[in-house]
Amino acid sequence: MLYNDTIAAVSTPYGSGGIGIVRISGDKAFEIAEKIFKGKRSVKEMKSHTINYGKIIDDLDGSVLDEVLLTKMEKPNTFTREDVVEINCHGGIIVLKKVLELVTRHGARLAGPGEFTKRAFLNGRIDLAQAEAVIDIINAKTALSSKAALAQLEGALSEKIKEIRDELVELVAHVESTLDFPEEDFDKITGESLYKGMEKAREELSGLLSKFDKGKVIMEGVNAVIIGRPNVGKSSLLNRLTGRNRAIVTDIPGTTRDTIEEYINMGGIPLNIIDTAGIRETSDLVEKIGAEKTMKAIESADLVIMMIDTGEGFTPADAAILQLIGEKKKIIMLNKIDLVEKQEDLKGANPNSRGLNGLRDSRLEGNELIDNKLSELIDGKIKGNGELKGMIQGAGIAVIKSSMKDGRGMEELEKEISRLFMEGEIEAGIEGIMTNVRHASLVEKALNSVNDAISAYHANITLDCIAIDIRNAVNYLGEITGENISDEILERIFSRFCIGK
Ligand SMILES: Nc1nc2c(ncn2[C@@H]2O[C@H](COP(=O)(O)OP(=O)(O)OP(=O)(O)O)[C@@H](O)[C@H]2O)c(=O)[nH]1
Ligand SMILES: [Mg+2]
Repeated sequence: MLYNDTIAAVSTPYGSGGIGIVRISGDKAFEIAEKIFKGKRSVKEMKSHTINYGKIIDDLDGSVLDEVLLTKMEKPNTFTREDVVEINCHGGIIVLKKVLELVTRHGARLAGPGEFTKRAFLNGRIDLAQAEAVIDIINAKTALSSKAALAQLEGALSEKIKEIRDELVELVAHVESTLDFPEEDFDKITGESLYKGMEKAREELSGLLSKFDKGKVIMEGVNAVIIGRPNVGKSSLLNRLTGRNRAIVTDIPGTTRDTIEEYINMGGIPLNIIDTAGIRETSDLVEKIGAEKTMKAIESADLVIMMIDTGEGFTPADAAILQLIGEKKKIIMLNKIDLVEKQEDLKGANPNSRGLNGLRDSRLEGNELIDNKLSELIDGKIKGNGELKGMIQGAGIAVIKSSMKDGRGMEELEKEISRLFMEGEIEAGIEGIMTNVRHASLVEKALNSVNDAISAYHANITLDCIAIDIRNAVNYLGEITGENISDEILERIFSRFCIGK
């Protein structure tokens, strides 16, 4: 592996901005900077970790490329543990390109994706899990995901993994030292401590794995889709969630014809939300294609929010749609409850209204009545609506009364999503939580190996076999922090980075 040359890249995003930074790392960083920078002090005279004003001069024609602030950082107290220079230019693309060209002309090589971070890893400043956290910080969608990634960068997960790994290494050493002696010398006490050690590792590893679901939600978010019959208020919900008029809303059923995707931050959970075309029997080609897209969206969703027009009750068409969701996590929203209340005010003044069956002749007053009637709808006591209760009974599915007109139900929706995906504890235990699929699959492999070792122990299988299983677990855990890892996997991990990081 060649990493003793000097690399350079533009470390800020391409495009115009207030400033843009060209970063140089490696043995020649100061020498290159010396040749292109003219300030009050030369780069050589500058103290480490100070910033100096000056000009970048193209030595070919003596032209001034930019006025800059140059930072000099001597190894080893730098991100890469190499000598680093950062040139803060005025952020135009042309200027940055020219400065970078000049730097490479004087001996630096263009850095590959993530190469600065890779050097930080290879030079032992951070371990692999920490390097991966750098990508996660860059890609973090919410304050919470960035907090989790930062904890990982600071080593919270690595420490935990190292701790478990060290314990397992000790167990292997212990078993292997016993191997040199006859089997009968492996006394009861040694056996018990081996068993206890394996059990402890099993507990710790499954503890880590059990929290991975939450970590994944924090990092990658939840794919949610809103479905229902035409005109029930799906697009109105999308608009409320995004806080703007993202989707067209009209009282014409079939307004939304295509799926509309938006991204929001719902109380710390990144929510990717899709509004869909209303589902109904149709011969219209566009609507048919829309319905197919809706089906696809349901298939790839983690959460389905189904909306029902409360005024119209739970119709056979709703039942058919509910069935489409299958086993997915779901929330049912009984929407347009404001209309039901209005009907109640009118006490049946509008005989043509297709109101909630049985509401109009009720003799009860006020909200309590509406609440009762709505829970009757949920409970299936109202004629023709028994099916809803039957279909969701015992499944613990939340039914939320909502009005997109006044925003009722939005808070409950947020709470229910948090309950479904984070068990309501958004902030708790972020530190040391696993958020990365690669880490989770390695922890799972390590856990399987420990389980194999425990089964082998119970089955009185020879100690050398148990030692092999434990050693496997040790190796899997080592791959997380990068203790034993192939170049190929390293390449794959760092190729996910952007250039300049
Ligand atoms: N009173 C009342 N009207 C609502 C409510 N939610 C939606 N509406 C109205 O119902 C109509 C349909 O709303 P949309 O959000 O377009 O419904 P949709 O489910 O997206 O409809 P399609 O795109 O046709 O499938 C519009 O006139 C909305 O203003 C509600 O809670 N109360
Ligand atoms: Mg719509």
